Amino acid sequence: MRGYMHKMDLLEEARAVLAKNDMGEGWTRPTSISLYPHQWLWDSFFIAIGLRHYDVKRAMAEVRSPFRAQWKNGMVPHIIFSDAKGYHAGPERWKSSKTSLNAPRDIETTGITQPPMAAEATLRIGELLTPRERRKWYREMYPKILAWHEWFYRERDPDGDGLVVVVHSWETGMDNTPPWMEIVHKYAMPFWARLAAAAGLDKVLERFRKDTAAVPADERISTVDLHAVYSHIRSLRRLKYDSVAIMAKHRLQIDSLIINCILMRANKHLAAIAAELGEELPDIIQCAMERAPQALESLWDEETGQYYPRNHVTGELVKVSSVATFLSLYAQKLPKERVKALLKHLHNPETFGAEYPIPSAPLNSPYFKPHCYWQGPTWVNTNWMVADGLERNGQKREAHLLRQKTLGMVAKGGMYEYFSPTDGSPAGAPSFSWTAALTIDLLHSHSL
Ligand code: 2M8
Repeated sequence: MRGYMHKMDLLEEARAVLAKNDMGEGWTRPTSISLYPHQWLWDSFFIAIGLRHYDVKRAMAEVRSPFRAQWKNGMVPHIIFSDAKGYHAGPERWKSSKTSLNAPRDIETTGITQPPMAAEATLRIGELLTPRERRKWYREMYPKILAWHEWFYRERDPDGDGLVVVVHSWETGMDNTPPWMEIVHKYAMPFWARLAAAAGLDKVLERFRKDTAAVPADERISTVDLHAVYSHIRSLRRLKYDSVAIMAKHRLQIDSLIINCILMRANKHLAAIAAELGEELPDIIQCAMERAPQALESLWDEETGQYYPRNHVTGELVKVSSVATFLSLYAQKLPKERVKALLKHLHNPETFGAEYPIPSAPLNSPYFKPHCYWQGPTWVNTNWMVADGLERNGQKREAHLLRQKTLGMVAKGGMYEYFSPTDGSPAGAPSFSWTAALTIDLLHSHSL
């Protein structure tokens, strides 16, 4: 690992990463290696949050660009495919333009979405504009973001309880997060994958993997789990990405903690944008916002003092812990006793109180692996959101400490995708764009 770095060196390094990953068409790829050669949705919004500090026009382009592929029904797809070849779940797996009437015809995308960070990025850019420029910017983005949020509640909130359902683990952005894998193993594992796992045939299936050519296999989802994830894509494709059919037939329907927390916060941002434009939010969003606090409470488990996702099909909370429990702080102002309970977990050295916090899975989880993607490593984007949430919940000092630790970890390890929570060692893709962008953002208000 590297030695001590000065703030200016770190800033320069972060900007160099974003410059290297800039595709020259208003969007930035997640990394310079072959692992993620296309445009990812929430990555672009995090990237814009960093870019805005030194190139506000470029940041605006980054926020705009995912909407060039917005579906007719309002959904914004989680990947927009470039011409690059070799991604393990490329357009040939999704076939969205040929399958769904809502998908754009001239551009290839996946058929699912990702956490809605657009309103956050739009608002943060708006803060840096003159009132006149800001209104113009909001006027441009408001209808697009609104259509996306409306889609969530119209097509993904079957009970109208204010909690939206997610139908693929990739929609959460935390692909192999333990609660999801728990549900997949229990309810959504194809029989042949079960057989392959039981017979130890993983090694044969592994030969068909492309992602492990770029980073070590132990940093990625297991082969059997990945094939299960591919089978969920097939299920959605067969249902033509049609929400009515999906709600009736798809086995994976989860009241996701991650998406719902981010959407709750995004609605508040959208309301601020609407207010500045003198617009009134449509009823569907206003109703969802009114129901949000109670909806989030329904994901609370008193016994363990945490929030969890819920299996929408069985109605059970999935009591498997992950960093997502702290996103509740980002979602809204919580009752004091909830904040207190969450802080207890954050400080517990056996669970989340790691030396390089916050681990994506608790240190004592049976799933925990320090370098395995969303099953243990510390990520800069979740730290960024939790720090923001802590501050809004009156925990200024906690927020400050978390930001300091995050910057220290990046300064020591470099602009990697994620870091071991136990020793800070970097892993995953190098030159990772959202690590760089959010480092820039943190450096604007914090020193090293
Ligand atoms: C990871 O997900 C993609 C699939 O979407 C993959 O593993 O191939 C996740 O970390 C996701 O949150 C992120 O947006 C994406 C690109 O950075 O990589």
